[in-house]
Amino acid sequence: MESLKGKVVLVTGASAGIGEACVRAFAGAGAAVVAAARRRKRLEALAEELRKTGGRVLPLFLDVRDRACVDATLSALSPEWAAVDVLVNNAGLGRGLDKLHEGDPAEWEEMLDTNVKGLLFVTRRVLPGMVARGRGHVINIGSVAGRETYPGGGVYCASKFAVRGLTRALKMDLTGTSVRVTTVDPGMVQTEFSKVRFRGDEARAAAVYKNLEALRPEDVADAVVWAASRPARVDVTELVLMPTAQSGATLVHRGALKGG
Ligand code: NDP
Ligand code: 8X3
Repeated sequence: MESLKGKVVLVTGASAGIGEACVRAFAGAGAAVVAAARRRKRLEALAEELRKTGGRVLPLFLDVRDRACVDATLSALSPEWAAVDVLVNNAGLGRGLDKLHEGDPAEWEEMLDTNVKGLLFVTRRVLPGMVARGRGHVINIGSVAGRETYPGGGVYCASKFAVRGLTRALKMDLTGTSVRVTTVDPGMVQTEFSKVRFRGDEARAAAVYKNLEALRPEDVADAVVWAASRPARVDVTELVLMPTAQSGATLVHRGALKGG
């Protein structure tokens, strides 16, 4: 295992769910973490909490969809934070579960702008430094939805298929450098994802996870930290994590598991 102590890690979508768990896990492993998202108060509270236990966390307020904001915010980082060793492209969301022919194009734009273009904007800004320094690791949070489709998931799935394609292409572009590329593709994780997808409809969001034990955000963070802490010669290119109760994008078991 390679130590993460003193490494600089940038996590997008750090104010909730998987991103927040990644911030906690990397800070706990001794990394200096840039925690980026839009919700200022949450990021400040997280940074403050982790500082109390010796964590080094810098809150960074940015909307990954806004290329000018991404460029300005990241280029304003002080030298101690700017040399990012590990970039976790996690910011993302789903909106609705409508059939494509009934879907809302504004929601499609929000998903594609965040999950695909946002990931590209941040990566474009951070990656040249990694290549120039001869070290770095880009970890994208994909999804089972980037490997299989499900009804009503068309544009969300397309965005995650894009993440998988971009991860593979990036790995090729970086051949001959020491920069590593990973996609971590989880199945269902209990976060605010469904609440966001259903625009605050708590009952509909709760139904998604009813009678099954979903992954927890810290399970995904564990996998991310594991990939980031392999020896420099090892590039974990793909990791797929499913709840034990889930066997595919459309196959979950609700209720007790046999022998569980
Ligand atoms: P959450 O809704 O809990 O967290 C999403 C995070 O993304 C928040 O911190 C939010 O912060 C941030 N975010 C959203 N839009 C933007 C934006 N425009 N700019 C910056 N940050 C943004 O969801 P999850 O933790 O579940 O999702 C994290 C990632 O994991 C996503 O890419 C998702 O697609 C993926 N995923 C989730 C699964 C699940 O079942 N939950 C399964 C597989 C993959 P803020 O609103 O403060 O900006
Ligand atoms: C997000 C979770 O279940 O919509 O990737 O694929 S799901």
